[in-house]
Amino acid sequence: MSSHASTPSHSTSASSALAAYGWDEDWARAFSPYAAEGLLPGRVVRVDRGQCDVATADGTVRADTAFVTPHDPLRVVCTGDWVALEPDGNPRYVRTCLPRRTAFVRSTSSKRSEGQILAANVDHAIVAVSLAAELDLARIERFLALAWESGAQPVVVLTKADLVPDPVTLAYLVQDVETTAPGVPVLSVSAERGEGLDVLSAVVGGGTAVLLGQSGAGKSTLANALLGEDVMDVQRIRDVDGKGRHTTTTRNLLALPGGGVLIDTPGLRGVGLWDAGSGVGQVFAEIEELARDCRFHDCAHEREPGCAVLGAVDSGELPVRRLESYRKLLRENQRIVAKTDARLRAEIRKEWKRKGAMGRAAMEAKRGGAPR
Ligand SMILES: Nc1nc2c(ncn2[C@@H]2O[C@H](COP(=O)(O)OP(=O)(O)OP(=O)(O)O)[C@@H](O)[C@H]2O)c(=O)[nH]1
Ligand SMILES: [Mg+2]
Ligand SMILES: [Zn+2]
Repeated sequence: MSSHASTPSHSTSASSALAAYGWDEDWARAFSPYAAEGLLPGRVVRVDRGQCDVATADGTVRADTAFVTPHDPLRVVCTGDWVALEPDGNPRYVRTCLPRRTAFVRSTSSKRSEGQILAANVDHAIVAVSLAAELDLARIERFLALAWESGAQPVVVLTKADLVPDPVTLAYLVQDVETTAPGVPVLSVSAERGEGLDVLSAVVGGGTAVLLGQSGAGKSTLANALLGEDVMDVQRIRDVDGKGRHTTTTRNLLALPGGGVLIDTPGLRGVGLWDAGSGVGQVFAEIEELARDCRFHDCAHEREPGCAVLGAVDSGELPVRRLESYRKLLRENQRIVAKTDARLRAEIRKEWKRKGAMGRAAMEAKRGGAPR
């Protein structure tokens, strides 16, 4: 055996173990300056209490890896990130995070209204909605606005289809969601019966998918079904659907045996929009389409003459619920954007003041300290 064959090159071993996590030529290119510095590539599979677990090229997951928490919450390391690790740091730590292709961001419920990043580098954002409870179309629209905004392709998965035994009813429910979600595939699945999983598995097979939705929607059950083993905890018995305690508490990235990567997330009671103007537009694509025929190009579709949107409501083509939901999300988004702008402006002012003070101090030091 030649010595060449017995020592696999570093890049070959890196691609083999990390390929299962979505490593490709573009990531390799983005990483190359760090490779030149001797850093190791890895993908963050979990973040918990300021530390992260990172899957690396040698096939191991490096637990409890430290990272620096930057001032900007959107730059903090998150599940799905590709990172450059110090090869032998003690404690081991993340040197840097590669630029993200996509990011799912919501606004935190805090008064400061900051963005919180839920998952990075995701190709499909799967909104899991339980059929055990009445469908809340407005909530689905809200999730979809953020999903579109993230840059990922949204997919709605209606779970627990076994609880809707009548196929006609099930078809109607799927249709209701489809008309609410233009451009979004809508699937119904039953993890219990193993139905619809092949379609879902084909969707998640290409790239990275994140499972989003309320607690109890059945996200972890789906993750286990796609994995073919019980990796994620699932509460067997629940009294009221959707109101149960949160079973999953961290965001976990899992490499699927048939290819593809899945991120399971803790249930979200609701998601606040975060600078999601174009996402809202995509959720309500048919309204924006209609609006092109309004007489006034800045028509607010309130009571303007020649409003094509109101015309569609009158003719029954557009459900009034849809228009109201559109207005509500637009208003909410404008509020968030205005608030953020105000906060940013305040921060910039503070920074100027600080710099001004520093400049003055430096000038004084120079004047006072300079020999005459
Ligand atoms: N009937 C039925 N029940 C299901 C199905 N999938 C999940 N469940 C049940 O729904 C409950 C919640 O499932 P989980 O997978 O833990 O839900 P989750 O979305 O991960 O919840 P969190 O981790 O709290 O966000 C469990 O009791 C599951 O057994 C299904 O296809 N049919
Ligand atoms: Mg869960
Ligand atoms: Zn109009």
